[in-house]
Amino acid sequence: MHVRIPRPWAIRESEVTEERIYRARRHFMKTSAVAALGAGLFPGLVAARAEQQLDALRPLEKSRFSTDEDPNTYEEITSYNNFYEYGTGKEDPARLAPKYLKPEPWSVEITGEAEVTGSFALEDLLKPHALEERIYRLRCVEAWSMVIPWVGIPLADVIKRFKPTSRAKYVKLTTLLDPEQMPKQDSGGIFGFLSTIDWPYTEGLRMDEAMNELSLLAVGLYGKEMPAQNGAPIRLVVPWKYGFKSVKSIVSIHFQETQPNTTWNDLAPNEYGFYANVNPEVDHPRWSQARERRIGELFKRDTLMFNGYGEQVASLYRGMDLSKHY
Ligand SMILES: Nc1nc2c(c(=O)[nH]1)N[C@H]1C(S)=C(S)[C@@H](COP(=O)(O)O)O[C@H]1N2
Ligand SMILES: [Mo]
Repeated sequence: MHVRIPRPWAIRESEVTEERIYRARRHFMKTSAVAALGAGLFPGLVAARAEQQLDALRPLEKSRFSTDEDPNTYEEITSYNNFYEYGTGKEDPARLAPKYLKPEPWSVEITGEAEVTGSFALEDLLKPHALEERIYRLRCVEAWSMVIPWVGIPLADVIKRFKPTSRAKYVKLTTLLDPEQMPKQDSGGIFGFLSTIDWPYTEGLRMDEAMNELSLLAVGLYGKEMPAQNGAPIRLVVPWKYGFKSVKSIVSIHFQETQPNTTWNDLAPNEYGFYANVNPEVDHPRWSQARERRIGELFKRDTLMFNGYGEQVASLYRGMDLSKHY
């Protein structure tokens, strides 16, 4: 079964129109288009039409977690990417991921310290949950940023279903390992940088971080299915952390007692920590993190502590020395 995100603007001429409408409406009405894209995940056109009508009639409630800032364009979000399984160039993922990645069928393995474990078809994983729109800032550790209108479900809601045991202190999330679908996993070149990565790409969160209301499992953006280059069909979004924590194309969610190994921390532990909270006061050893370039803008802007999400997450780190736990 194909994972279809109900499309609020299903009847339209082109994606360009859709985006223009989306952005224009956001701009003039300053409202989130979709607070919840419907209770059922695959209601198809009927719900999409109802949603479209609702949307045309009145401003729907805005997610309290969404930023008011104008989102980046669909083009920007889907053409300037980091997804090293397709190369290190920013344009590589857009060029190669749609060709190689087969996001359906897709399943996610739930393993480790939880009462409910097993392999779940993506549609079964998503079925009980309502999709939400969350317009989040994304701050890459490389000092650029975007604003992205994700569609997804709170990670906490998914985790609760699997009833992690008291020993589950961390959750590890892992990207697909399949060089046929992710060519740079084995053709990075014997001497190239990519060959130093121990694939698959893995990331991890402390359990309380994973359960935080901001942590999102995203299955789409701009009201559409997740583009391959953005981590189809399902990826993590943790907006108060540097972008590399937001692992793409997830096939495994594992609960464990000890802090998991993570790709960038393994590669360069002095440059990329496990926590990787956005912090303008803790510089990367090779560059400042005080400012950032919003893609599409000319001038740099100040980077915000926790990427501006301190109200939701600062309490997670009370008492921790964030210059040590970077
Ligand atoms: N599997 C995987 N996930 C990944 C990456 C990657 O190379 N491989 N790059 C990360 C980095 S560094 C960033 S900034 C974000 C970029 O997400 P976007 O391309 O959707 O903007 O994805 C993160 N997730
Ligand atoms: Mo990044």
